[in-house]
Amino acid sequence: MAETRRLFFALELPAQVQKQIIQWRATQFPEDTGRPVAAANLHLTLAFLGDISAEKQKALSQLAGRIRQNGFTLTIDDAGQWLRSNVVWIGPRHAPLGLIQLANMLRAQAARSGCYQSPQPFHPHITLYRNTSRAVAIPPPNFRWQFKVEEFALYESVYKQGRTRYLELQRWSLSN
Ligand code: 2AM
Repeated sequence: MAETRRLFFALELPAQVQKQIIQWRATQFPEDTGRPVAAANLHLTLAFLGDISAEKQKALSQLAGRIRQNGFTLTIDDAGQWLRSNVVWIGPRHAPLGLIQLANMLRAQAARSGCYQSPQPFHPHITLYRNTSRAVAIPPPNFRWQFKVEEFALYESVYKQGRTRYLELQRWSLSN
């Protein structure tokens, strides 16, 4: 069988925002909330591709490289829990049009290339905890982290020795 890799397109967070998120999380949730996502793994997924071949990766990378759209400003000012997937997340209360456009384009390209895409609408989020086994009291979102998004990237999810790491494979600029 051909070798596959588990890939997804995502936005990286600025180091300063990443730090602030970690600090906020540490002060707001009890220790038994769930499995905290490592600081370096915090990201906002645009399109999940699943386990795909090198050939499909190449085709999707080429399509991603043809995307022409401007950067946008992202404001993270909301938090919640999904009991369905057992995660606690933060994200934008109002997703900017540029973010929706970029994710929808990547998701459409992935779907056309045969990567299953969830029929659920894109709900931009950054997962903070996984495996939350019960309802968590979500603290009031008393934060507002804002930053300019000028690039997006393709990541590989690697699971090794009980840990998941996300490796950046390729990165593209959004023009302005
Ligand atoms: P999540 O944070 O909501 O779990 C890498 O796994 C990234 O792809 C995660 O951000 C994850 O979102 C996202 N993703 C989307 N669909 C997925 C799926 N079917 N399986 C695993 N990860 C998925």
